[in-house]
Formats: sequence, structure tokens, C-alpha cells
Amino acid sequence: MKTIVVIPTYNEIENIPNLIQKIHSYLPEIDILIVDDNSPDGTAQFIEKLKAENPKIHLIVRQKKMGLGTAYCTGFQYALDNGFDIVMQMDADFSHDPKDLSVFLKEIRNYDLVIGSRYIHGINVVNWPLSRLFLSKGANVYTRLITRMPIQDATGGFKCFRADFLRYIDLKHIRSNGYSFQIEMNYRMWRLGARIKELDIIFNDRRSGSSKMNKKIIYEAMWKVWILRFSLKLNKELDNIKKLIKNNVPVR
Ligand SMILES: Nc1nc2c(ncn2[C@@H]2O[C@H](COP(=O)(O)OP(=O)(O)OP(=O)(O)O)[C@@H](O)[C@H]2O)c(=O)[nH]1
Ligand SMILES: [Mg+2]
Repeated sequence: MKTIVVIPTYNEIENIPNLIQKIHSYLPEIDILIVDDNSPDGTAQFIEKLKAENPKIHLIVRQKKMGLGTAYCTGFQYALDNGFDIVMQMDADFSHDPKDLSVFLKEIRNYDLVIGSRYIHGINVVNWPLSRLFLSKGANVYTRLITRMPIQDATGGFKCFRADFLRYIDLKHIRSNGYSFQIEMNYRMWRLGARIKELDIIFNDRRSGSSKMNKKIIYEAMWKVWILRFSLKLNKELDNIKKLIKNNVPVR
């Protein structure tokens, strides 16, 4: 199975060299795609050099900081266009342990989406301030209440998709730009009937570098869940695609 890990970066030079080295020490056969938004700290220039020596490293550089959601869509499209079977995603800041990647790969054999979850058995978060924990936990309760999606941790960014199911998602029409991107992808996969597994992970606060979280991102996620749940157009479209999938009719 051809596997790629998509990692969006913005000013992650303090983390990315070590992260790439760690991923390849556990799983030397997998490809790594960095989607960088022209980070002023030279993240892309570092990857460019690495890429010249190692064909398993891929790089997409965008002109300016354009948000997490579109960075992932660009990365996912690249993975689909280049024939990868398994598409993973993770943060660059060591919040997600590269050691866990192999567990995702084992689980994805039986699922279409595996979600790294902080909240299935209590709270598996290390070093987060209480305010951040409340925000994340609250966002998940709120999301579940409104969307009815049976996912405990819908906002996390450590995930693994089976490419043949990811193809059913219309990446060009994803509008979530910040963290609501994670919710929107989960919602679309769930509504399309994907087999979803939540996997216990331990989430660590970022070790170095700075956070990109801001109020705009939180507000976006707050209104986005209402749109996902109540947009007649979107839900009708998802129902139609689900029927095509069920009847084995090519979707696109
Ligand atoms: N390409 C790109 N990457 C981004 C952007 N915003 C965030 N990222 C990356 O997305 C990942 C998650 O962002 P973080 O800032 O760690 O977000 P977080 O984990 O919610 O918050 P902190 O850990 O507190 O910083 C990291 O690898 C970031 O570098 C963006 O606009 N463009
Ligand atoms: Mg982080």
C-alpha cells in the first residue's frame, strides 16, 4: 500500500527536521508531503534541500499563509493524483506522536477513516492549559450535539484516510479554512457512510514554535457546524453520493 503523510507547516523549522527523521526511523517506506505557506522561518527552503536527496520527501509551497483547510485539500489532491492508497495527516509540532503512525496503518485495513482521538477513554492530553482543554472538549460536545455525528474527537488533526474513499469527497468545494476543516471532513465521510474508527492517542502540547490558533478560527468552527447540519444542498448532495457508492456507480 503506497502511503503518504501530509503535514501542513507554517513556521515549523524548530520541529520539522526532527519530525521527518523520526517518521522515517519508524516507517522508512512511507512518503512525506509538506505543504508550506512560504514560512518566513525558512521551513520550505530546508525541505527543498532534503527533497533533493530523498525522493520520499515531497513539497508544495504556497505563496502566503492561506489556512489549514486549503493546505490539506491541496495535499490530499496531490496524494490522490499521485496514486497513493493511504493518506495520513498530522501536525508538525510533535503534538502527534510519529510512533502511532504504524497503529493507524494497521487499523485502516478495516476502515475508511481512522481518527486519532483524545477523548475516548477520559482525556488523553498532556501539558495543555485548562482553558485550551475546555475549549477543545466544549467544541466537541457542541459539534456532537448539533451534527449528531457519533465522534468523540471531531477536531483533532491526526488521521488516516483510505484513498479510494477520500476520492468521494469533493475537495474543491470544501470551504472550511481553519480547524473546522477537521469537522467538515469527518462530517462528509460519516454522511457518505464511511467506516470510521476512533483510535486512542495521547496528544502533547507543542514542544517548540508558536501556535496559529486564533479567535477567527474558533468562530468559523462555531457557525460551520450549523451549516454542515442544516444545509439542504450539502446534505442532499451527500445523500446522492452515498447512494452511488452503495450501488457501486462511479462518483467522479
Ligand atoms: N500550510 C499551513 N499550515 C498551517 C497553517 N496554520 C497552521 N498550520 C500548521 O498546521 C498544524 C497545526 O497547527 P497548530 O498551530 O499546531 O495548531 P494547534 O495544534 O491547534 O495549536 P498549537 O499546538 O497551540 O499551536 C501545524 O503543523 C501548523 O504549522 C496555515 O495557515 N498554513
Ligand atoms: Mg499544535
